[in-house]
Amino acid sequence: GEIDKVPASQRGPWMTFLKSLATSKGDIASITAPPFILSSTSLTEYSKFWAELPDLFVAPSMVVDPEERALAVFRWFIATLKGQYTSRNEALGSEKKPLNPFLGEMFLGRWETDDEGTTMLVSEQVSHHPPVTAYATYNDVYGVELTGYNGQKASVSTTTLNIKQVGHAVYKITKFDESYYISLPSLHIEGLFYGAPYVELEGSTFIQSSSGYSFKIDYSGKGYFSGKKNTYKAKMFGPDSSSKPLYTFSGQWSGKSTVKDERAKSEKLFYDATEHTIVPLEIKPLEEQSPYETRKAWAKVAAAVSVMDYDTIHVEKSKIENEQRALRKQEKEEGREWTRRYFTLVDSDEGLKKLASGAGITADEKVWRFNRDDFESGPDKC
Ligand code: HCR
Repeated sequence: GEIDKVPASQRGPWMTFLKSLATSKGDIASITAPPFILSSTSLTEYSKFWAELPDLFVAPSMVVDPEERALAVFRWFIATLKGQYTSRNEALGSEKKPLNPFLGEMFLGRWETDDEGTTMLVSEQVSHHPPVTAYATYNDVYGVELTGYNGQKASVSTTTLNIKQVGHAVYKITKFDESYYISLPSLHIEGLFYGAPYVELEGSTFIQSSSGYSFKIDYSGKGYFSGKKNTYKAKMFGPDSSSKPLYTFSGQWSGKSTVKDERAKSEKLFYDATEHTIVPLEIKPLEEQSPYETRKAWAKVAAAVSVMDYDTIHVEKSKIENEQRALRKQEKEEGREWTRRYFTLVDSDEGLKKLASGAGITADEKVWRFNRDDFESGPDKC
């Protein structure tokens, strides 16, 4: 049958879930989903997808020519998409409903690699409703840093769930005093009806470098530009802001894509995702984690999810939710707000506004700034 991805005993609940989704106005977090579609991973963990290929993450810092450097940044960006948007599918057979992070939840870790040394990850839930995750990932050996934050706005149209990402990322290379403003793609969830949801990207995103180089990337799925899923086309423009691209790119972000030099009229392989293996993030053992760390905080829920024990999932989730409600109530009574640990909401500075406007985007009024010194000198450094 058509919905045989759904375990027989959960077909009723799945149809109920789809109906609530259709009338939910997109507030997915508040709808109870059947156990088979629940993930034991919290959204705070998704910040790791930016640097699971540490070699490509640091590579731009070694490129002296600004045009070649911008190309290296773009290659790393394209390389991150596979992890960001297809890894759950590959590991679990479909997209799952991630755990909805609580305010103050943190996901911390590091990559240790022979060639790149240490790359750090600090991810913190800075807002619960609406959900917003802020993150920083950096490597001091090469002097590169990525900071950013994400929220999602969901809307439903009959059988598809549409997600617009709110937020952006900024990639910095210290040595060249160069920054890249990166906007985030919109996406939709297909396959919902069959109980096997998966992500497809759509629309366009931009990357604008302080060096003047910029990229426009257009995404599409099966049957739009080609018969293939996860397709993109992109153009790279020079600092002279001419409307003629220097390079054009096309192919699959989860597979192979090519680059064409528009001046030399030559084409070659740009990136092949199948040739790169991710480096797993190292995180502290549970016993050493603070109660605010993702894996520690959600341990009991995650264990229950893995055996699809719905009652325990419910009991353990409620404990977290009630504790959070009590905290919010207390803060309200005391007339204060929860203090975010490593990020502060600040007005976006002129530099950022300028970069964003180069990408044709009005920079967000406020942005989450990473307080690196607090993290480096604080108790959570791992
Ligand atoms: C849409 C999504 C939650 C948000 C996830 C984001 C946008 C989060 C930021 C990361 O940097 C990138 C990212 C990747 C994910 O693809 C995206 C998730 C995919 C599914 C999940 C939905 C909320 C899941 C709904 C599934 C239900 C309806 C069964």
